[in-house]
Amino acid sequence: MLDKKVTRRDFIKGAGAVLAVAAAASPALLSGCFGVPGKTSSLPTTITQLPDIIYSPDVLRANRIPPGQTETSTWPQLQAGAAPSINTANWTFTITGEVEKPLTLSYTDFMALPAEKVFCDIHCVTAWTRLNNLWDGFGSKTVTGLVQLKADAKFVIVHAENGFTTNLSISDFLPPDVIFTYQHDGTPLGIEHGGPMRLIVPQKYFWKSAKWVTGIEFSAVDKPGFWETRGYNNNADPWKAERFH
Ligand SMILES: Nc1nc2c(c(=O)[nH]1)N[C@H]1C(S)=C(S)[C@@H](COP(=O)(O)O)O[C@H]1N2
Ligand SMILES: [Mo]
Repeated sequence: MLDKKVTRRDFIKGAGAVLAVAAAASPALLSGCFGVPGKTSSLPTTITQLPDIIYSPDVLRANRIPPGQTETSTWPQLQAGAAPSINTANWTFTITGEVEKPLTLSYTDFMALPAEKVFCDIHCVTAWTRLNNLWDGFGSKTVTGLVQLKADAKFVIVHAENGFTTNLSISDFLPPDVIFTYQHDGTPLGIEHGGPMRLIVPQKYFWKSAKWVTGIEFSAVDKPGFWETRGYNNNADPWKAERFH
């Protein structure tokens, strides 16, 4: 809930164009669960939880800015190389590895899964933090539930366009706030931010949130991914500042 001294009009004035548009598209958010955009200060950021939204546990912290991070109200674009071009008509998502039966989904198949909303903050290792993001998509548990895991499936290797991968333990992949998303703050996710489908792993630095996902591989062994083999920390907990090896 907003601080009582911050009126709805002050909020919209201060929010900047992007967040103002987002708020207009998400009346539920405006009424309940924004903090105060653009402030890193000690202003209260108490969250009122709405029943149809999954709140990442870190948004309930009194201080939502991890050590060494600075809040931004913009959304920088980062990736290795250029953004791909993707046509949803021939988009596929494969589930492979330690599963009883590998599965390939079309974009239509994927979009027909039961949808969820996640509200979270994102923390890039380059030190920016963006609070108050609402994602629409499909929970990691929902997607995992489409296959039967073998007993030795202990890690998830997330595959993306151009050979990009990132790795997570199963227990870091399955929390309810991990979501494959196609929409941010009520607006379809642009290709620059990983559309038509990307992963969001709120409790890790943002490099684990693969853009342009093409599939997941369940593995018995860990397989450090693109950034993890280029100096970034395998565990990537922003609250422990696990930035580098
Ligand atoms: N496919 C792919 N996903 C990726 C990356 C990448 O290089 N390729 N970079 C990661 C890093 S380091 C960051 S900080 C975020 C940036 O996402 P954004 O451009 O939407 O802010 O994407 C992550 N996901
Ligand atoms: Mo990053």
